[in-house]
Amino acid sequence: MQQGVTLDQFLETHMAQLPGDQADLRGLLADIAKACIELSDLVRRGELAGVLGAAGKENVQGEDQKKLDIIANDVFIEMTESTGRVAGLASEEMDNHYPIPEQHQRGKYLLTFDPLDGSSNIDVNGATGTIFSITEHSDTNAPSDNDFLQSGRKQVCAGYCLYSSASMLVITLGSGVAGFTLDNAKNAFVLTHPNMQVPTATNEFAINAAYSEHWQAPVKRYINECVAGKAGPIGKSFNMRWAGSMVGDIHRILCRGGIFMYPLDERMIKDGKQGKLRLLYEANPMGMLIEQAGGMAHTGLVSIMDIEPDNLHQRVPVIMGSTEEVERVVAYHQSST
Ligand code: P6P
Repeated sequence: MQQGVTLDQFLETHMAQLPGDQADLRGLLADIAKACIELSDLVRRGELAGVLGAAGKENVQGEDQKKLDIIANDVFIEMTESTGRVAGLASEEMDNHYPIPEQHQRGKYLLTFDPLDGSSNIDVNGATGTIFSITEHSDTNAPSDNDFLQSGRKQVCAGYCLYSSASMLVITLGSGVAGFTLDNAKNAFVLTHPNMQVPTATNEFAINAAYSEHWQAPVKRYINECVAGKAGPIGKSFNMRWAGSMVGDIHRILCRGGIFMYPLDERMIKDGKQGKLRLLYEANPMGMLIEQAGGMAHTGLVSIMDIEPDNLHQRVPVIMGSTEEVERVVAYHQSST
């Protein structure tokens, strides 16, 4: 589809080709886009909007919440709870799922989201983003937390909005990945990246190297081989990038390739954790986007989207991006078990 069409025009054409009644899903995506436009404006105005700084409390992860984490969560709730399109909401910022208030009609979609990913960047004007995942709730009864525990393969839609030099909405409905840039003059997202593809080869890795002492052998082996450059076993020089926001790193990888790694390490094992990043609202939606763009999304031992979740805030190791490099890291994990 030609560049320049708006998100609404794109969805009208693209979703007409999908089976079944897509009206509610199309409407939900429009609601999400409106929420992202509102957040983009707040992020862009920063201190002038009075939204920077700490909120003075922790989220369910035990992480200090920023004011904008809470504001972003509320924007998504307000934009969706009364539309009759969602059956419930779940987010990084809420211990349990958010039931749709009785006065509103429930819809058939479950929206799971990280309202402001990388929020530690917000006070230093770094890249942040919103990540979202949509699954179905076919039961007419109100959902429980357990109804959100669906594998990544059950997602009907996944996407993110990157708040950076431009604000970009990137989505998949299971047939490719499309990127839209926010045209502030039109106050609308416009199609600018109609068919995003992850190059299968790359020479760029993303990992927080400060934790290298805690990495397990397969990760140490891989990163050592990358930094060994042309003289090393991989035989090429590598560059490193780490945005401190998964949305920023994954967007770069969708644009020019790369491998993103937040692996399991000895620290986490000692703390009884299975990783840092969350399965339902970070790894699964990003995994769907990366796979739909021709890349690979893995934990080192299993494909991320095959995991059957056991709790809303489950953490998993994440290795995703250009297939050639992800396959190499997976091979190192499997040869070390
Ligand atoms: P670290 C942000 O808090 C996040 O969940 C991801 O967006 C990001 O990739 C990662 O954590 C950054 O983690 O340990 O480098 O601060």
